[in-house]
Amino acid sequence: MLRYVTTNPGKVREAERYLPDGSVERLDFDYTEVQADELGPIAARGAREAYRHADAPVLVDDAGLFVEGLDGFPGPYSSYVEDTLGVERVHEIAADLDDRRAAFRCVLGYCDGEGFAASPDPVDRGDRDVAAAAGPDEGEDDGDGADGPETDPLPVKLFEGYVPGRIVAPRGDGGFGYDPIFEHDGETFAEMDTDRKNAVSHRGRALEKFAEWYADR
Ligand code: ITT
Repeated sequence: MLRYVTTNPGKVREAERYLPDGSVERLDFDYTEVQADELGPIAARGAREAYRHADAPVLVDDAGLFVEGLDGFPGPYSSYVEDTLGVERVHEIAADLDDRRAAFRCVLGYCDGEGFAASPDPVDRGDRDVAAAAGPDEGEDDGDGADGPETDPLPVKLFEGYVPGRIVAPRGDGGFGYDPIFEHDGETFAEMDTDRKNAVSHRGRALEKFAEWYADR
């Protein structure tokens, strides 16, 4: 059984469409989100931590909204910004911008404690860079006898997805998070049903890649 590790049930609703019935269940575990400019290092670290917690195959899902006119903000801080400013406020800030283009990105990180061919892997490299930049003290003792994440032996496979769009005034009552203010092809994600959103979304793209790889595994 695969554990989809998230505190957000909306993500699992979307993921279930890509995986055989009964093969996935949500694990409500709030893994540590390291500070990073990219989602990949966060997903890689999260997958290792979640695997150690669950002792079972895990998939973590780190996502964010990147607004062009704000140099990619809120990006990896999207969750914090949703909780503090709120989605409407993000729209109000974007409404003053000349450039309201935005993108959702999603990185899935899979770990089952066993070896497999490494990701083609700029992101995993980023993970090591982040760990190295943080210095030796940053690597917590994870009980594996290693010094920290830069020498962490647990392989993680990453799958990425991206969708372009733009920030608009809130419309629609489906989806979750920033969906009401994210328009793609004339519709906000909150105006789409789950299948339609999956067909174009960042998470759908990443899940498609994961499901294909996982089926062979
Ligand atoms: P977990 O970390 O526990 O999975 P989370 O909701 O905090 O739950 P993220 O850190 O990945 O997940 O999400 C960053 C933010 O982006 C958060 O506010 C989400 O609501 C939002 N978000 C993620 N995917 C989204 C999507 O498909 N549509 C709209 N908002 C999304």
